[in-house]
Amino acid sequence: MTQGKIFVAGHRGMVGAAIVRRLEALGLGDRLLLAGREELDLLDQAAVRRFFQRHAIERVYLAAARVGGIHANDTYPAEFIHQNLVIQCNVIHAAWEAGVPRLLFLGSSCIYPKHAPQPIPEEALLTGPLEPTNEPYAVAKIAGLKICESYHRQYGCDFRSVMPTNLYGPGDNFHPDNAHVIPALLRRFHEAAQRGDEAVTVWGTGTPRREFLHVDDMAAACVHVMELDEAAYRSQTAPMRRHLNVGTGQDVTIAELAQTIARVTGFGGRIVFDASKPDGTPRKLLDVSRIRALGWQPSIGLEEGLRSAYAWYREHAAQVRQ
Ligand code: GFB
Repeated sequence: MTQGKIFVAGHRGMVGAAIVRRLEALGLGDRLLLAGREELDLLDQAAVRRFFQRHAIERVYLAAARVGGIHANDTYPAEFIHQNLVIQCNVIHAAWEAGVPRLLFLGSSCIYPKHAPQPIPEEALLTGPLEPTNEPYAVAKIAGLKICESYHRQYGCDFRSVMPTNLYGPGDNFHPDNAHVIPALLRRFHEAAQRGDEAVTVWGTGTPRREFLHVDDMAAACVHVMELDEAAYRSQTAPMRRHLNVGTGQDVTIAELAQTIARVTGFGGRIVFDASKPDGTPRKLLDVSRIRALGWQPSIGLEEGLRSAYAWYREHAAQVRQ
């Protein structure tokens, strides 16, 4: 990498902030180019083009997205598909126009079919119907991955994509309804423990299985994939399959997760499952053999990660999104 700027789009989000921490830890803090929403609206194509023309950008981490848990996806499908498609098209196109040498697009494990073989290999993409609760978001993320592939095929851009499993950690969204399961339960169990409630409710049947990766492990994976030389990246991808799964290779049931969160938060009451709430896809364990073959593996176990996320929540409970 020479001396150009490293633009982290979405640096205030959970993943973007973790990527910034990782780059700073690697001594690259002075290369960072960060722009908050008030400074650069990623939904405004002309503004994004001007931004890329104004700076000599060497790397782009596209971590900006409209994200949320199963309820948020089910409630705001138009916002999820529109905002994610527009952000992706604006940033990827402007990066090409400005001749940015390398870009990393962050997708999601929900791009895979609802009943994909488990663990899910990268080849499973577009082989079956998606999970309805987050199909709009998944279609947007599939489009982002395909835009990167297409700019590689037509213009030779070295634009890469990583598909993370469910992420959690410091800086997460702890909104009671719109959050993903881990922050939602950490907050609910914490508040129940504080009040001395005798029971706490968990959505769904508790039987779906989920794989959870701490966001600091994800950030390390992003920098690792970004800095792979082209030959290495090509060794584990194909011109029309340029994405790489990122995960731990292990999953737990929502019920097991809830029991672990009860332990972490000190909640001693009963756990009640509300089957009127959606379960979502039954399982989405990723096949992570390719990224492991490229030399990356996670280092933060689930209970350790949950304790760090809970500590962050308790420190920031006053400011987290209500
Ligand atoms: O994390 P989550 O919202 O999203 O839900 P997905 C995971 C599982 O946790 C579902 C259960 O089976 C939920 O029923 N669950 C139990 C809860 N209690 C709760 C709760 O209080 N809040 C939430 N949110 N879930 C997301 C996609 O799917 O995965 C996103 O919707 C994204 O677009 C993300 O792709 C990675 O794992 O089901």
